[in-house]
This record gives sequence, C-alpha cells and structure tokens, in this order.
Amino acid sequence: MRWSGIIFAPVGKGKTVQGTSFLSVSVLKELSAPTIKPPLGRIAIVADGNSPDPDDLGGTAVSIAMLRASGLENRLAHYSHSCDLERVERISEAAEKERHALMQSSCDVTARRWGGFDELTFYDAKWQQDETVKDLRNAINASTAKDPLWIVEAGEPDIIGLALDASSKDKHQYVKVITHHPANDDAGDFYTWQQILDFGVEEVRIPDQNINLKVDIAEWDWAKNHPEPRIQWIWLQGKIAEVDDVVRFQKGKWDCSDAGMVLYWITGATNGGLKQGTVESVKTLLLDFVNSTK
Ligand SMILES: [Ca+2]
Ligand SMILES: [Ca+2]
Ligand SMILES: [Ca+2]
Repeated sequence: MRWSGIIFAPVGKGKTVQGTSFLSVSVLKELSAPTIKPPLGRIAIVADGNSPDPDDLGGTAVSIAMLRASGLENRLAHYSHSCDLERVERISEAAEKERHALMQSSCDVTARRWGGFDELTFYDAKWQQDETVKDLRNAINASTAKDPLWIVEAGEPDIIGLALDASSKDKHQYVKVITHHPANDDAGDFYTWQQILDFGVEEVRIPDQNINLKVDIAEWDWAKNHPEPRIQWIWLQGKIAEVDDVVRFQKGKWDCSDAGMVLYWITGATNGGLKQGTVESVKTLLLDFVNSTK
C-alpha cells in the first residue's frame, strides 16, 4: 500500500511514508526538490525578531540554512536582525532584550553549525545601528549591473532606508527589495514604503508567505524527530517562537514565513522563482544537504 501511495500521491502527500525505503525517499525528492537557480548578484537580509512577532527566530535559522544548503553562502552580503528601531508597548523592555539575544543566537549558531559564513558578521541592527547601516551601505555601493544587490525586507524598512540614504545614488538602480507583506512595508518608524521606492530601487513583491510557511507545528515533526542535530536546531528556533508569551498567534504553529523570500531568490527570483514555496521545499533542500555532509 505504501509503495503505491508514494508513487501516485501528488506532491506533499507522500511525507507519511518518507523513510520507509530507499526508493520511496528518492521518488519523494524527485517530486519536490526545488531547483537551485539564483539570479545574478548578492543577497542581503534585514530581519526584525525584536518586534512582538517572534517568527523571525525560525525564519532566520531556515534562511541561513537554506543558503548554505544551496551552496550560496558566499552570496550573502549582509545579515542583520532586530531591525525594529522603536519598541511598541506590546512587547516589554525585558522581553525585547531577550529577543535580541535569541535572534543573535539563531543567527550565530545556525551559521556556525551549518558552516560557510566565517567571513560574515551577523549584526544587531538596533544595538549596532551604525555598523549595520555601514555594512549594508557597503553592500549597496558594491553593486553593478552584473552584480546587483537583492535586499530581503524581513522586518520594517528603516535600516534599508538609512543604508540607501548613506549610499551612492547611482547604485540604487542595481538594488532590488524583495517584500511579501505590507505589515513589514508599513511598519517603519522613520521610512514609509513609498520613501524606500523613491530611492529608485526595484520593488519585487511576492505573495504573503504566511499562507504556506506558517503551518501547524506537527508539519515540522520531521525536523523535531530527525537524528541530525543541525536539523533539530532549526526546529528548536521555531519552537522557541511557538512558546513565546508576548503574542498568542504563534501557538500551535511553526512559522518561517520570511524565509519564503530567500527560497524565492534561491530558486530564480524574478526569473521563475518559487513564489509559494512550502515546508516540503524547505525540507527537501535542507535534508539533501545534511545527508550529503554527514
Ligand atoms: Ca517599530
Ligand atoms: Ca520579520
Ligand atoms: Ca509570519
């Protein structure tokens, strides 16, 4: 029964039989492996995580791991977290401070355990604002037609605005900003989305990634139960967000929605990238890498 199940089931339905035999795993991979075909250029990621929603903990771990799993770790030109520069009442000063530490841990531990990011500093955008803006400014200034910069807006846009303001105007034509949510675009304390676009950068908008990537936590049991510590570590980051007590809307969920923008870039971006990647896409990408680097 299981054999026919895996061979004839549509993508995504075969996961209950994953691991039942070598062949079934191979067939599953063929059905769901995303194609790695990144566009020209480099990627920069600006995440929050210190806003009330803790989903960047899982999103950051998945983003870093996917870049490494795709062999694109050298294309990551900048990563900063905790980009929400003005705290709202909804998160206390103490809880926000904890998030900075948790986000730094999600960045640094994922990067070290998955490997390949030794040259990169993962910045705390609020606590290291000057260094963060300079680092992103330098990445913008290094851009050319053949080496554009794709900035993933995984939080509010202020750091992106500050870095654009500090950089050379003639480089802005080589900058693209990927977004999936107006909740990020419209959350800036210093920049509106329109002000970001007025710098002359290209807006790359994809659908809301929460639809496929904020899922029931059981859909990540494959990671929780996986024998590889690198995979379990990823699961833990989403679990930390799930048990967070600042917001309630992550209860029972595993959310790496912002990582959907990285998956989109890895798989082609504006040249046919996955606009609605799924947990299956993430899973296949990460497990292929882990299995090849045991
Ligand atoms: Ca804010
Ligand atoms: Ca975010
Ligand atoms: Ca989310």
